Amino acid sequence: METRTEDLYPTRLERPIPSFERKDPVIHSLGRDRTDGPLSESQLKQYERDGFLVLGSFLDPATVRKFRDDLRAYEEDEGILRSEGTITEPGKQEIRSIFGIHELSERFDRLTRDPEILGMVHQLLGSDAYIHQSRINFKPGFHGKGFDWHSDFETWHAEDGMPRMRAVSFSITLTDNTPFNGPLMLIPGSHRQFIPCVGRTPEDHYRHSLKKQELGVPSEQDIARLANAHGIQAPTGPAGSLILFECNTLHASNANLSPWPRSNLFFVFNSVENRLVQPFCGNKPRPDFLGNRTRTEALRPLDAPELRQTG
Ligand code: 6CS
Ligand code: FE
Repeated sequence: METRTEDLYPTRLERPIPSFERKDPVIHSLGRDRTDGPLSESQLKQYERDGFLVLGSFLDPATVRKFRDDLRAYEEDEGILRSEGTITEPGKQEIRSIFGIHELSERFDRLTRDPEILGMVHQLLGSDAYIHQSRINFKPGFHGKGFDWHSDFETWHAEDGMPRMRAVSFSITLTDNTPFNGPLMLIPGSHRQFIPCVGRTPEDHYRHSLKKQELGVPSEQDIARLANAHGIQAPTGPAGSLILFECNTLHASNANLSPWPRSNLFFVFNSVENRLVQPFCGNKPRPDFLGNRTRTEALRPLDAPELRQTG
């Protein structure tokens, strides 16, 4: 019988309880030299303070084009359209997200082993890591709906059994992100508090939440309090930028009313010291494409010559 892991972040309760200070460090350097890696001390400080960091021009335009060609092919691919990890926009046939993308595409899989990316992951998590979840969010022009305010960790803890805050999302923009196409919005500093959410989780909640999330969202008062204290930022910029954000940073995005799609690629890296246990909400685990429990061995960086070799 599996021993129960203590629930340090209670959520999905019948009644509200106050938010509290996170119980985990933001950067898990664990006595090592934290500047040993691609991120400088000033970048680490920024990530620690804000809960996110933006690196412009991370992928060059030719590489971005290759990834974008792949996206176009996926939109026509019967296998992908039928796959359980492909989520359409509410009431429409247009693709909202494709989960498990690194399992479907070798190019995306190789990117998860990019030495520079893994170097940053190791620096932030203080250990080896594996992919907890990967996805592309499409947000088509005119019809792309938004994402409500949430902390990813809150869902991963409650619905996937992620014990601690020791995971990081890498989001690479595959289209330009402008004020008009529903860019990612983040509340800097929000990662330092955990906000327990109200409401029990129904079984198979993900079938609804991935189209529109209504449970696992903080109260409007909590969001207003943090946004009033710290403001909201929406990093915009050309395709190929990298946004790193800590698993507990509150984020959201608006609908895309512009004619131009906004497609982002997400990889979530979790520490091998933080593998999933039974979901803390008490339900059965979600499928692997949302919370990977199968391929959790440490990712090894590709040799330098392979770096972003997208041929
Ligand atoms: O449920 C999840 O795991 C996903 N849902 C949202 C809105 N963000 C993170 C994650 O991809
Ligand atoms: Fe999210």
